[in-house]
Amino acid sequence: MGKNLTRKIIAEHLVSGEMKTGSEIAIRIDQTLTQDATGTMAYLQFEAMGVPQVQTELSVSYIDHNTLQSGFENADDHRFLQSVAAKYGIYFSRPGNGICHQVHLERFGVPGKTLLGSDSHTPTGGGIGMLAMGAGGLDVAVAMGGGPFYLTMPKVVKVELQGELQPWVSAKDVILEVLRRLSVKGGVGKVIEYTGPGVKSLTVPERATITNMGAELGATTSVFPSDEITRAFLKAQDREDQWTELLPDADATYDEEVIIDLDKLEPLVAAPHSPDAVETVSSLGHIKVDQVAIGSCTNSSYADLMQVANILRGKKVNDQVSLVISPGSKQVFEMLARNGALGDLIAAGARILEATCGPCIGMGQSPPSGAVSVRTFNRNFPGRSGTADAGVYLASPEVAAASALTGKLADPRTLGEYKPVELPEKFLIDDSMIIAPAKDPDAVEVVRGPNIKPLPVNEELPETLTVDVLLKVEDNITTDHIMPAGAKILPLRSNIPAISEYVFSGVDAEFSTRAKDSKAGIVVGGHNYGQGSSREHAALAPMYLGVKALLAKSFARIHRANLVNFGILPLTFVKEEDYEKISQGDVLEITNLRQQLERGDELTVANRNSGATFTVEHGLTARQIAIIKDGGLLNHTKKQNQ
Ligand code: MIC
Ligand code: SF4
Repeated sequence: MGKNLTRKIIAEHLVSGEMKTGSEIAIRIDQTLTQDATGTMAYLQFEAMGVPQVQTELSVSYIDHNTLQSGFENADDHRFLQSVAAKYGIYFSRPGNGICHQVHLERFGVPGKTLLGSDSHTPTGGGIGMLAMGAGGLDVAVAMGGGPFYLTMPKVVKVELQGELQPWVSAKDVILEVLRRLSVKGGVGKVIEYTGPGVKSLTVPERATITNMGAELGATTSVFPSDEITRAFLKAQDREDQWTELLPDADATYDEEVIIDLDKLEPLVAAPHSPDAVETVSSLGHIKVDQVAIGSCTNSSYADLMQVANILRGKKVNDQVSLVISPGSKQVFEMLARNGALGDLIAAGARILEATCGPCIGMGQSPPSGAVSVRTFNRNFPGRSGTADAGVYLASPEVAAASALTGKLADPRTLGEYKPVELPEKFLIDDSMIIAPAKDPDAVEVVRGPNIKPLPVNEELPETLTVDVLLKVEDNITTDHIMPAGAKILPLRSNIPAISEYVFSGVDAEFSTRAKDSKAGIVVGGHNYGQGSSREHAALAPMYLGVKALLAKSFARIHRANLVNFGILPLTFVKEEDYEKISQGDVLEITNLRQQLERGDELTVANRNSGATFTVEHGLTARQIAIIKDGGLLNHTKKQNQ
């Protein structure tokens, strides 16, 4: 039986387990990446493991999220990260060099390798044929220490691309179409593998737009083959020697199949407030637009921004629209500056930002109250822009640029003749913003400013768990609900006591006080709890506040793994209707917990307020049970090493 690409890469890296869908496997990690917002924790955890140098082939630490320096906090974090990188054998990408996923694709990604990143959009690397996955910082720290990464053997979904994209229709529309069909839960436990004749019409950055936003499906990752197009991209990056061909077998089998006819796609948007609320631009009519933001790890490649410059050249941005542009990397930025496109963007009235995440993570450029913002980004969860009542539409750079000109949500097909962007044979290569690790690591002293606070640790799991229901929430709660980001909160990422004050702050302002007042708490959720980012702060900060367990109808993959890593028990209802038997303020109790966990999958929960009992499932492997019992992975690893 022929193998698909996903199974080939996994087989090459398999350390333990059986490649049977749904069972736990462990794979070797070749490369890791971190960004500053998750990196400080990841490196504090790495330090706590006591490994002298990273054991991976390549590890890179990027600064791209928290680059606003309106106080000492972010700058302190940057300095800490730079010194840690120098000491432990990690490359350091300086602030200004670009967004981690974009830079990694340009300068480091290698087909066929595994990449683990402490950011949920790490699957961007799938565009160059990597098996690239997002995880919590602790999992990345373990991988840097040479440990394998544990995951559930995924199903592999074949997405067959037929035909070719029509003028003004772009890679963003492909992934929006996949989201429309599969939804934000549709990728859970799956790898999305792209095949078919349409693949060869997509460049590596276009493929990367698709694999990047595959994160919004909840997928383990997404992957494209490595072919002649990949080779040409690597050649233009002066890295042709790192190319290998990587294709699925001709008779490869898959668990599911989706067919997309590129010829038939038209410009799409994801309407507020979910990446799967997808509609055609033409069906939405002319919605008034107040802000347009172009950039992010989804759509800020050279071709993306050149197309925007071509659309805006010689024209002016509508006087009711604020247009902000953040290039994906220094490479892209400098190329636009040198070829004149930057001048065209400035002349049209665009506000040019640094090459960072910026508005995508609410670091500046929040839209006005009640505004409509059209963004080329990947997430439009409520409040993520920094403005609670803004409505964010996710769209391609073409739709965004057309809307900036007209002041209304606009179909780029009305712009007239379409000219594809010509890619240069060689990109501008200058790695001077990437600092290699120190030659003499012993001489490097790690710099810890006052914003770097020690890691909190959990306690061992008790025999009887008595917990207050601190909060009951609905389906699709995102990590942005649990642990918001934005300019005020992000600088506290290396300071858990301070950041924990903001847990669920947008949902229930009393949450952190209530949690601290209770000895032990539980949060009750609906389906897909914890969707969105990899931020382990959404587990670590609740843990710090005394949350011992989470009971939901279902979980998002990375968040569930983060809960386990910090010793929070993730439970699901056996009968979904039992969700109704719980109210906020109830007290739930599980007796003989440690024993019950060993005995099987089901646990009995008593509601002390109503007297009702019901069963829940944990679905944990023996390895995960041991971690939970010890109060998290760090405690567990320390105990094992004793
Ligand atoms: C995001 O897009 O939400 C982030 C910020 O990049 C996160 C990581 C984080 O919270 O630091 C992600 O996607 O994992
Ligand atoms: Fe940065 Fe936004 Fe990409 Fe997250 S999704 S890595 S915040 S650009």
